[in-house]
Amino acid sequence: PLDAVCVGETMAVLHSADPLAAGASLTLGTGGAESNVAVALARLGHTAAWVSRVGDDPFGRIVTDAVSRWGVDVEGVAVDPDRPTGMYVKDTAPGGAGVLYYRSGSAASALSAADAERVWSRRARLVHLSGITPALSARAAALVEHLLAGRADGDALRSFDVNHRPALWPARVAAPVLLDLARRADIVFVGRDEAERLWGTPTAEDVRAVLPEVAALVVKDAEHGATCFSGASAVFEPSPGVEVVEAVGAGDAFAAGFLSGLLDGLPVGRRLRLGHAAAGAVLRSRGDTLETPPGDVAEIRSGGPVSR
Ligand code: KDG
Repeated sequence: PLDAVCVGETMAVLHSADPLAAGASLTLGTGGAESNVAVALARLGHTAAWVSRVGDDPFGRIVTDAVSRWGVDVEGVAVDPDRPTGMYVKDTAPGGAGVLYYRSGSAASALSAADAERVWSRRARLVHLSGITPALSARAAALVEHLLAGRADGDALRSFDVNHRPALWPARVAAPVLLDLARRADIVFVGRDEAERLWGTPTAEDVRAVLPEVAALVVKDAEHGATCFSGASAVFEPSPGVEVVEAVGAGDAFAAGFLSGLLDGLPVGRRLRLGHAAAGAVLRSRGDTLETPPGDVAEIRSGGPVSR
């Protein structure tokens, strides 16, 4: 079996190094939260698949080829002849417009419970999902619900990154949906500020209080550190100081680092340190994807000093 299957939309990315203006040059890349996790897991030495839908267009082929070249199984990516591949523009230079989406009606917005079969056919130990997919359409939301439903012993673990995207749905609409989905997962990732915006929970402990059943709840507090709650225990690992070049994709790399440690059965402190190390590598780069694993991965795995 594969280690992980990651499900969700991946888009063509147009990146502008300077604020957008007529005549600006755009560089074409690939971006999607869940495929970023698959790529990072593959770069960290795991077997990972990505399941999604893309359009029958150059962008669909470009993103699928890119994810595949990074070492991810893309057999579960369906091509939709009737809908385009989604796209986003990263205008993240100072004074820029931030992230602009061109994705409504995209091929991936037609993901539905009918795609679940392609997920299960990958027979992975872990299924990774995010709160972006339920924002794409009602049927994409139904797929996420379906994949999180009815866990039995011995089933694949379900991992869920809350990933609230305010540009897709406002907090007041997203909050109850994301809370309900997170409650059904085994592993949940959420930012402290993100949780506060959604659920009005200012501290990591407050987040735990609204998600008490999750087997591994990871609350990330940006440059301060991250806490993993499991049962009655809470393990905090401070973030290493990082010179941030561009933050997009860092959360995905964090999730992949943590999941890598979990798949390898490492103690919680080391899972968190792998998360920080992987996120740090993406924070220091302009790209969204962990292309080269950071140098300290081997040391963290083999047990440098950790708190637990
Ligand atoms: O986490 C990085 C993602 O935000 C980026 O790749 C774009 O998937 C994306 C999204 O939907 O925001």
